Amino acid sequence: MTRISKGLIMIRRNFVSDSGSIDHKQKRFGLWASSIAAGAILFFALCSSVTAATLPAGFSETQIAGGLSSPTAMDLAPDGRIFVCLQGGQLRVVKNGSLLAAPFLSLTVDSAGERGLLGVAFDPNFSSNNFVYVYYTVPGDPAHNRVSRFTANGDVAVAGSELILVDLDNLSGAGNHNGGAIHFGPDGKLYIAVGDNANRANSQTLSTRLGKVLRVNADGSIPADNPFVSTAQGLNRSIWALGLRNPFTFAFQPGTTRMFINDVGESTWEEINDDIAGSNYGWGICEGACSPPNASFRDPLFQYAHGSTSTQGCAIVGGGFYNPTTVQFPAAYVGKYFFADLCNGWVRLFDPSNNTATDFASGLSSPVDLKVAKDGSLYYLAIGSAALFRVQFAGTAPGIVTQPANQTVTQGQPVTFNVSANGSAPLSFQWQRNQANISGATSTSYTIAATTASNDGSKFRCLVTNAFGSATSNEATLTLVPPALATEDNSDSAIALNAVTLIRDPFPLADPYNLSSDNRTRVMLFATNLILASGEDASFVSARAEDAQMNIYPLTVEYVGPVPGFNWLTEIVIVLPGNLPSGQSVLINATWHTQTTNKARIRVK
Ligand SMILES: [Ca+2]
Repeated sequence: MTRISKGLIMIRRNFVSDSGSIDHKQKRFGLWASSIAAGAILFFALCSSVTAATLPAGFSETQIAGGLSSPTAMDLAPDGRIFVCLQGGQLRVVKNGSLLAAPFLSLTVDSAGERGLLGVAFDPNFSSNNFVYVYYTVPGDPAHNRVSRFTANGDVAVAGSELILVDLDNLSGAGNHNGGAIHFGPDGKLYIAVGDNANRANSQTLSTRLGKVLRVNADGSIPADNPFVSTAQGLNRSIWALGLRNPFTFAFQPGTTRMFINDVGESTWEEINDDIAGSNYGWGICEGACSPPNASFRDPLFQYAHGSTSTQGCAIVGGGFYNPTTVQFPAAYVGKYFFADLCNGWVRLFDPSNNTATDFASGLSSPVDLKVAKDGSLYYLAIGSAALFRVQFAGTAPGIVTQPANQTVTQGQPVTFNVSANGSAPLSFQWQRNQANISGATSTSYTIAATTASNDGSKFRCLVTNAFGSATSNEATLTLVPPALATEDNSDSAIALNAVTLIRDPFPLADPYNLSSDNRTRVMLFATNLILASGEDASFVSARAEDAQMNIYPLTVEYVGPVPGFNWLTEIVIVLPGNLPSGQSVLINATWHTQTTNKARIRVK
């Protein structure tokens, strides 16, 4: 970056933004001049502050070409070349990532104020006809803007190939508000954005093409279906839309007929307008949305205020729909509209589905134009650094950082598996059980609120994906701890009490102290890892006894519940049936869901 280019920043800041006040312009430029004069250290500090843009995670930028003195606009050729307009009249070619030394074209232009070479477009059939269109200010007294067609021969224009298509209205002495963007629409017509020449009255009259968007055939003739073809006179029949101040940039959405016009405001609002044939966008009656509303004017789809915050600015420059042939950015960008602000050096993203905008990039050095390439890259032209940049999305596939861990819990209790991953945002998560997706399990953790027997031994893993790939975590096994009947140390003798007398076994089958109506003995056993889930009671637990001859006796389970004060311990009350053999030990076990306890011995008198 050079001292000269720094001065041009301020010239350029006035280029599309100022209100035409010469005093204002001189004051601003004078500030820069005094800063530069104040010393090289200050100047260096200023320069070093305008390098790389700040981009969202996963995005990076590359300077494709530098030394572009006072660039104003660019267009991307179907073959991948990028043609860059320099205000002074050169149309330069960036080819295979480098700026060609020879200009495609060197026009003699009036580059005072905001005049000069201001727009370039390729013919829809460029690949076969080699036609390149430019918008520039023809010197003279008075000067005027012009759209001409040139024929390419490789990287240079064929000498003498200029075909003048449109000579616009003569300009006043005001050098600002020339517009200059030109693009072909999907209808094959050439659309031309023309500023109001710093005279707001021009914008509202059909007697001049200043302050308008024009629509002409590729040969410059006027289409018979233009909206004012029967109400405007002569060349003014090329008017397509009116009420514009300085439509420095506009863009068509690939694959649709939609077009957005960026209109640079005076001192309050910057606008994104929805292009509709015959519309009047309000300038010089309204700036931004008309207040009170005026049915004669089409308000902008979106406007942002002048100011110094990250969502404010002073001049909207550059527009590009993210509808490339190859989508490179995350899917959420598709169909959105990039736009930039010259003064505050940001790029934001407008969402046509809800007319809101979000941040994208900041720290650009005075952007003047941006374009979305077929390969899905975003190019921007920065007058502050006199350079062309390409923004790409080069994200990384996910990687698992923290694997889910094996878990062992008591059946009925909750369990949670966690995973963490890196990689370019946004990451999405899908948990699987035994390699089958679990519906709705799409966060970094997966919780089973109450484990059931069917969960025992299940393997859980998480599939993490982003735009660049996927990663699958290790499988973590869920083990449910089976319930166990409490026994004496180092034995299979149950810790069991007569449920009525609370005496230890052996129990008489017909206990004289048993006051129950069925005159049967109840036995109280104790279990661990048998915590009834909500809504469960003794009917969910079964028990049986086995005698020395291995005869099986189903037992009635009367009560199951936590031991007060020892909630991890469960009390199970069972009824000893009358046919249970006495005078020997029997082995008892309990089953809850599909899980069966150990066999614990009790002795019956
Ligand atoms: Ca407007």
